[in-house]
Amino acid sequence: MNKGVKILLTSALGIGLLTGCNQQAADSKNNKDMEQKVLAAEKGEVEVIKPHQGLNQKPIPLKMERVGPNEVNVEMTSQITDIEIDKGKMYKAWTFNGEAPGPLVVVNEGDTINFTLKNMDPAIPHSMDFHAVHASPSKDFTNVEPDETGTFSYPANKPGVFMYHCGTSPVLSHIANGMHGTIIVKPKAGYPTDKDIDREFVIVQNEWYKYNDLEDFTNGVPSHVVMSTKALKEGDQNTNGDTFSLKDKPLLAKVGDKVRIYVNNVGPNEVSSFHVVGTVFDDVYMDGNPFNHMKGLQTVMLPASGGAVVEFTVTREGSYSILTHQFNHAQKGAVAILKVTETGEDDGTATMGH
Ligand SMILES: [Cu+2]
Repeated sequence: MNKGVKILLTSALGIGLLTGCNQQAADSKNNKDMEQKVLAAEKGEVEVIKPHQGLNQKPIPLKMERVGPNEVNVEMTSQITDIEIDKGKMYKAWTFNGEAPGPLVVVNEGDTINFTLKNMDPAIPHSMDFHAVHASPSKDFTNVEPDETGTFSYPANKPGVFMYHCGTSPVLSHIANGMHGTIIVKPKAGYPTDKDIDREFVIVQNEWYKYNDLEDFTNGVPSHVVMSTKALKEGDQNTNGDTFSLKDKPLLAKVGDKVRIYVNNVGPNEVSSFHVVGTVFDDVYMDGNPFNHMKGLQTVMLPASGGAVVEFTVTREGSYSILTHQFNHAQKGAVAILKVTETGEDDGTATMGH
């Protein structure tokens, strides 16, 4: 197949020579384009679809407004934004709000969510499927066409840590290209361990594959498996799913802290064996529901889309790796560092991870 493309390139060059001087500039550009395509084809890369070429929409902050004791308005965008998934490797992601995973949404148990999706993608419809709500999929999770806006309303009656994602067909392409994220529904009565918690973070795990390649999404293995953190409050770190951010700038805690992590595996395809090196989980709430309370776990199994609240104590100074214990995935990037110091501030010492 590569040979075929090369022959095509050679004949394009030939035609260029025959059509005269004023054609030469255009031909040379065409040849360059062709050469790029050959390189891309040889590397097995799939092209960016035409309306997305050169498009890099600036991230737009999530809009959220409480309009009643049990009612919130949430407005999100679907948009095309470049994400650096590995150092120097950009991915023209299909995103919510220009982040992949998308921005963290936090509501209270019993809230009705009035959700608006502004589709800024000029070419492809998108949609929203919140795992946290009761809705009619065929009415409430429907497509919003390019440059249009859709509004939907549904209740979030179960507490927990849930995935959200675009549900437009082929769903796998939309999720694997970056349209996933986490919604936390805070339990009405809280968690029984709330008073013990000193710090809390959000960690999301996702995979990346060959660019927009449904064949690779379906039958391949991920090129990168990554962790990100999402801000729970202003000033918190907020990162995309990449191999480096949470190693270069670790999460921080203080010796003796009880740390809570809201964790969610948004896949699309792999499970996560969520583990923190150097500690044992004191308390775990599977899917983030206070009723699913477990104690003393070493590793928490998160199916694709699955969430949990995990709590643990850090008793000694050092760098704790937060990872999936499926080490082929950790090797591909899915490690974040929690740095524990006497003061809870970064002391500037080098971190040691897996
Ligand atoms: Cu989509």
